[in-house]
Amino acid sequence: MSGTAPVTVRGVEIHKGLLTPEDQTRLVEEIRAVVRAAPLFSPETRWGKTMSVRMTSAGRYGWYSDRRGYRYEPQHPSGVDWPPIPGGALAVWQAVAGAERLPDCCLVNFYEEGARMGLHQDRDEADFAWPVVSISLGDDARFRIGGTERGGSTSSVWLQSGDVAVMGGEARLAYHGIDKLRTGSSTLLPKGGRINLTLRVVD
Ligand code: MD6
Ligand code: FE
Repeated sequence: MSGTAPVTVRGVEIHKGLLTPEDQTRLVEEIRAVVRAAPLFSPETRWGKTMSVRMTSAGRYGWYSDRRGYRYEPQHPSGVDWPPIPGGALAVWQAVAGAERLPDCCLVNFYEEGARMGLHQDRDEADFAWPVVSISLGDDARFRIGGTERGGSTSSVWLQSGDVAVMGGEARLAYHGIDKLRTGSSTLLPKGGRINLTLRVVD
C-alpha cells in the first residue's frame, strides 16, 4: 500500500491510490475466489425493483435485500456460508480503521455499464461508532455525498481504482450513492466494469 494524506469531502476521508496496481491485481484474484464460492446475485429492493448492481458478500454476515427489507444474513441465498473476507481487504481496514476490531462483512458490489446506486444511508449495522471502509477497483465512478438528511445539497468526487473511502464520525450516516460510471477507464478487469468492496462491523 502507498501512504499519502487523505482528502476529506463532506467528512468522508478519501485515500487516493492507497492500493498499488499489484495490490489491486491480488485483491481481484481474492474476489474471484469469493464469487466462485458465493455467486453474484441481483437483490430486489423492498419496493420490488431489481437493483442494477450485482452483489455478494464475504465474512460472518452478508448484506441482503428483498421485499422484506434490508438486513444482514449469515448465509448466501444458496444456503452456503459466506466465504472469508479476503486478506487484502482486511489489510486495508487495518491501515485506515485500526486493528482493535476487524469487520464482520465485506459487501462486494459489481457494476457493469449503466449500473448505478441510488442515494442511501448505511444504517443496518448495530454500532455507528465503527466506520464503513470502501475500496474501489476497476472503472472510475462518480460518488455523490450529501448530509444526514435526504434532499439536502450534495458534492461529488470521482473514485478511481485503488482509492479507499472511509465514512466515519460525522459522515457515518451521510447519504451517498454512485450516479455515473466512466466505462473503459481502467484495464484492471478484463471485461471492464467496477468492483466496490465495503467493509463493516455489523453487530
Ligand atoms: C460504491 N458505496 O462505491 C457504493 N457505503 O459502489 C457505498 O455505498 C458506500 O462507498 C458506505 C461507505 C462507503 C461507500
Ligand atoms: Fe453505502
